[in-house]
Amino acid sequence: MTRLTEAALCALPASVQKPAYDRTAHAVGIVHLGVGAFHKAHQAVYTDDALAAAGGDWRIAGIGLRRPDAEEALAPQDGLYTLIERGPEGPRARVIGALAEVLTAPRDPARTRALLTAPSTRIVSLTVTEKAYGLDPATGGLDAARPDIAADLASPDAPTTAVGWIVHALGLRRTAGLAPFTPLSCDNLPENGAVLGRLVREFAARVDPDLAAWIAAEVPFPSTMVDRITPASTDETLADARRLAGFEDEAATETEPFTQWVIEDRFAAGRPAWDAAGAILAADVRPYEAMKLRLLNGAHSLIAYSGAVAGLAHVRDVMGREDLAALVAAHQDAVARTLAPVPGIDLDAYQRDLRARFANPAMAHRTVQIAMDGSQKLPPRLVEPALEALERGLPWRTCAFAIAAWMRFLEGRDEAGAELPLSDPLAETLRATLAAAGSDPGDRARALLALEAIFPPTLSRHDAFARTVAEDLARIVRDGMLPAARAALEG
Ligand code: CS2
Repeated sequence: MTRLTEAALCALPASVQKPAYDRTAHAVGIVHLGVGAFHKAHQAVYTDDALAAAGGDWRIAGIGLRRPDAEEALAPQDGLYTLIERGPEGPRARVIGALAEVLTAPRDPARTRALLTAPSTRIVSLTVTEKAYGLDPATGGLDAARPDIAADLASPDAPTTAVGWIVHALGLRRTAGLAPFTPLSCDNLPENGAVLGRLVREFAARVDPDLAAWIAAEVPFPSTMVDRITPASTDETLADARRLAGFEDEAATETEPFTQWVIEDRFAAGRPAWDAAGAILAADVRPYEAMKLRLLNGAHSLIAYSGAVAGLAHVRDVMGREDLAALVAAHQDAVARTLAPVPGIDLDAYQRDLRARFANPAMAHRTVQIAMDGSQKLPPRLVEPALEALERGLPWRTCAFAIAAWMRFLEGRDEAGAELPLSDPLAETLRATLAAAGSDPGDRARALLALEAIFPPTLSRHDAFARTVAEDLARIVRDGMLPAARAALEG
């Protein structure tokens, strides 16, 4: 079968939506770092729609910071790929044209530098996952001792990290008398723009204080709330792309029909008409971010750990178990009480819609995919709402249970004895902590809770909270995940 390329566009069946603009007529205006499935299902689609609605030189050059897989799949396809939307009427295919070029920074640092310093580059967006920022959870600032960040600080002209590249490129632009671009974080971190701004300024201050001052004065860091559930592609994704669009596509991506993007409207040199594509431009995205991180991602983590341990492969399987689904709803109800009102959003309806999205029978979203990187995900999703709930006298029981479920997941085997993979930047620390803690579940829970990179002392030293986590872990180990979930619902 022929590979999907520019030449194939005119041969796509009428049922497949294709770029409604002349790709060659729009130059690159955005450099995106981290061309993973999420970017392809979210920002690239908004940009595709914005180009069709309002034009502009806003196509995207995608850069992989580590692995070459995106380049290898997309470069032979002229940046084109099939997006499969899994809705109730069966899968729908669409071909996205927003990516103009895809490369890998370690393979082609010169081209990476050229793109980041081109006057036409006005936005540098990122989906690099929580762990790639170089954030020190204890201070909220830059972890300068982390090996990748330390290496970039020692050779700032040959960076490998996202923050290192942004500082390097902004420095070259300043020296050349060019205007800055706007860095745009699209990762699931609270106040992701403010966090990125702080990391970039702290990094710059260590290599060139004048540059740090220029960045502080000239470079906005808008925050964004991003949302679209995007499972990792499988053979089935690729097979659906072949069947529906008629071409071989190694970059095919699958996603749900729902999509949401709330963007703080502060850009140094303009932006695509993302609002024409359905994005919400807001003065303050914090209420939206907290809502999404706590109600969607927090519930997702609860689902992932309880499900993976109970041997449930997909999110939809967890939602099919009455007790676990009830626990998810109870968790959402509880954490919703920590939230400020969100403009234009009915929080009850939002929670119901989320549970329907989780239950989508067409989506095979693996629990072990969401379970990855727990040390990075727990703080904004479960620790912060728990702390707030404790402070304000609101319910926190389900947060404790979700944390205990994560601890049980760390044991590395599900309840039928199958291996559970641990993929986490703190994996070594987690394993060492457990090895030193002995075999009693209560001791193991207390040892993990004492890890300050994940749990602030205000939480780990809160007697009732720590005791509940320890008891829940003991109960999960003794009675099993489902009985323990039922007990948590009752208590
Ligand atoms: C998930 C998210 O893998 C995870 O941690 O919770 O990727 C989630 O699917 C997205 O944030 C949805 O917008």
